[in-house]
Amino acid sequence: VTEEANGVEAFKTPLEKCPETSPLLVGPLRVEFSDPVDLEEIRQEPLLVEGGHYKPPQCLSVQKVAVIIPYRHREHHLKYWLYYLHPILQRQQLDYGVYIIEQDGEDTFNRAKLLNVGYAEALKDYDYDCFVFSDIDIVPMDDRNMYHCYDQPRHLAVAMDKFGYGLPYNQYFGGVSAMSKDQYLKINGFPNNYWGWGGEDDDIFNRLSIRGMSISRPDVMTGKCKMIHHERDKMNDPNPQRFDRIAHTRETIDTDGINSLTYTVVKVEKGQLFTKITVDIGKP
Ligand code: UD2
Ligand code: MN
Repeated sequence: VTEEANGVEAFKTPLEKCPETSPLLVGPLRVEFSDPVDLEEIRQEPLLVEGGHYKPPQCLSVQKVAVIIPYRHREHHLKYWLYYLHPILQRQQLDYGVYIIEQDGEDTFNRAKLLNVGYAEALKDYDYDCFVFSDIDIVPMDDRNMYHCYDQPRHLAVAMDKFGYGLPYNQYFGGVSAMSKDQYLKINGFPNNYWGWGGEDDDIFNRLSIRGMSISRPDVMTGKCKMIHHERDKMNDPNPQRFDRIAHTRETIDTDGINSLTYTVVKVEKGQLFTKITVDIGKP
């Protein structure tokens, strides 16, 4: 056989499944938000294509991961997130796409509803079976903290710098989490009526436990994360109704969620590094 023929043969051979542990992982990472970052470095990756989509060239990823980020007026944070996360997700050998879900207008922010929109919109794009829901301002400090799904819903931001590298409380489910499509649908997605800051993550935790699921977590060394310091945003004041709402998840889970989600897409922009979907989600 000539070399050329071999080349053709190699091209035809289907890729093997990616290994359980990616050989490209390096472990602990240096994450610094005081250093300026240059996204040109990130754009050099030829396999990162339109809409922030990437597939590993070495193997076939078992899961297809949509990374969903709720967003408004955080350009500076977005830049750091893209700079740090793209290389990590690529070393994790994930078949992934990045979705920035931007709330249109200046009414009260609604994180959980934006996450529901991200789930629905990403599925129109590609056959995703795993969803990672992440704040824009959180970066993992170890690439062994896998941004994919597990047998149980996964909480990834388990050791945040702002909480002294631990959990603030046992039921804490904020920051970054991952759910398979099945896990997400089992809880009817997320609540749509938490306007303003707080409580929505606890409601999601309640939903998971009501449906008999448990939380999977990395150990605290692997799970270290940094959050970019910031002030509370305008139009995202603490929601005074949050305590009352999280006391009633059992009554709202079946009627408030992905099955009751309404919104209007205002704009879709596909860049090399992410898909940005601007959406009108109404107001309280
Ligand atoms: C905590 C949780 C977060 C969520 C929130 C309560 C951590 C690490 N994170 O975050 O998961 O439960 O409390 O709602 O504890 N955002 C914008 N623009 C805005 C407002 C919010 O883009 O104007 C997005 C952005 O992705 C941000 C996220 O919403 O990271 C959470 O908002 P935050 O960062 O202000 O709240 P924080 O840090 O207290
Ligand atoms: Mn934050």
